[in-house]
Amino acid sequence: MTTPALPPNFEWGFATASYQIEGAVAEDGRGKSIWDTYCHLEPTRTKGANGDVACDHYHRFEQDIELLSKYGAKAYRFSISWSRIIPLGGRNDPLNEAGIAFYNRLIDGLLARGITPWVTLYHWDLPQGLHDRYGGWLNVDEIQLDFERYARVCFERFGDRVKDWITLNEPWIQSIFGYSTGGNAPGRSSTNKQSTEGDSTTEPWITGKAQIMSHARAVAAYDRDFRPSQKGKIGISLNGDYYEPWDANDERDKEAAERRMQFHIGWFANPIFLKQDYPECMRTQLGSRLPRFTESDFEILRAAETDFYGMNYYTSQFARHRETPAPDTDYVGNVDELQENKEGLPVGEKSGLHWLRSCPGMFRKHLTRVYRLYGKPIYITENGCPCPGEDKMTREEAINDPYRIRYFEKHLDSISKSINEDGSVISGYFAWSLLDNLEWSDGYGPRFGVTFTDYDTLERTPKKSALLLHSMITERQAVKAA
Ligand code: GCO
Repeated sequence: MTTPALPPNFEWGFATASYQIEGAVAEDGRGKSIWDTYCHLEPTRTKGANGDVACDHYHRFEQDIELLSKYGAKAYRFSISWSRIIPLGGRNDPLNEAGIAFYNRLIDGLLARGITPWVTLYHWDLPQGLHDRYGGWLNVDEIQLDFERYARVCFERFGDRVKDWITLNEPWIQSIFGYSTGGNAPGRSSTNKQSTEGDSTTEPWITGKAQIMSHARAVAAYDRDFRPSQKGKIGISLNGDYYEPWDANDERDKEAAERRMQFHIGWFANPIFLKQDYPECMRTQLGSRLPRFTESDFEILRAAETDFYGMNYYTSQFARHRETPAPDTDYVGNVDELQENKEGLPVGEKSGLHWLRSCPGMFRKHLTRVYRLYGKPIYITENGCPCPGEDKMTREEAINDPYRIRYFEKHLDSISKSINEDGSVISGYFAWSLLDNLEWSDGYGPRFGVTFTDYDTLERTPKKSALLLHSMITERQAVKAA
């Protein structure tokens, strides 16, 4: 028996998110989200960009399904805009049938092409109505009930055909960028000079708990009322870099690297997958700023069986111990983060974005660590990069993307090694992203797509990597593990 480098039923495809591609923000009854407000209130915060038009996917989704089909994708991960389905967001607010119909057309179009829809319920575009009504994610008790109702509507309306669900995308980013640095919507921060409201010492931790409980309620609802007939699976997508100790011989740096990952991942994964309190190092450092889980919270957490770990992985860093937390960034733990190359120890090759170095070797360690800690099948729900200099390239230059091809190949090889040599269960891979799109507060500069988007004409042109991912995967399914 030979073991293939990637398993025969390996799921794979491309990923996107609603606000980054859809446009049509005021069409067919869609309500505003916190991202609409954020982009328009202070355009300088997003380099003048907004999602009003984005890739105009709302009107061009059929063309985008054609692209997926041409690329041979087995699956497509997209997110639903909550405020298209329930414009005001709340559990007693009316549904918007036109919004539901849009996602039905998309789902049916994918299935007609043999492409499996993977649906993210929440990729950062909270209905503005909920933020205005009670503070959105800041109100733990209210939002979990509203999120559960929204999730139920999606299961009821789409669950006959959608079998793969992701509740939340990167709750860490929502909490830290939204409520600590203020670099993402709703932009609350007491450390960012551009912000006039917010408390970075408490709000990230409150909104973290709100997201954990919302996830758990949606999963518990699925388990009880939908799973028996719909027979799907449900997970969550967590971000988190891998951290190496700056000095591999220094115990304090080793602990710092571990602590950094606990602050990034354990924050959510401990309650969700282990059904435990937050990591101890977080309690020690944050004390009462970190909300408690009550016994009734734990009942909900225990009732929610999350099927898989969605991993969004882009890069890795070094961690160096600090005696005291850095003033404005105590959310990282007592750690200095270093991405610069240490002499003789390169963290990785530079990409087209300052925070993203290609670190495929550390990806293998990351996968193996996460699988060992949480014991659930892993799906890579995002992985990708902008190529060096790509933001300045013409279409003709950008569609030739050897850097991205190499990035995909090396990361697929790390997956293969983690499966075959370390015993991890890794069941799928989604490249970020199907299209160049709105990179949040970085605007339309960074191009993560395997498809070039011309933002004047909205014309799409496949890059070389788009057409090669299929063969990269099938070749690995055909060869013996190295
Ligand atoms: C993310 C986001 C994406 C980004 C991507 C590149 O989940 O972080 O899902 O929306 O575009 O990560 O920064």
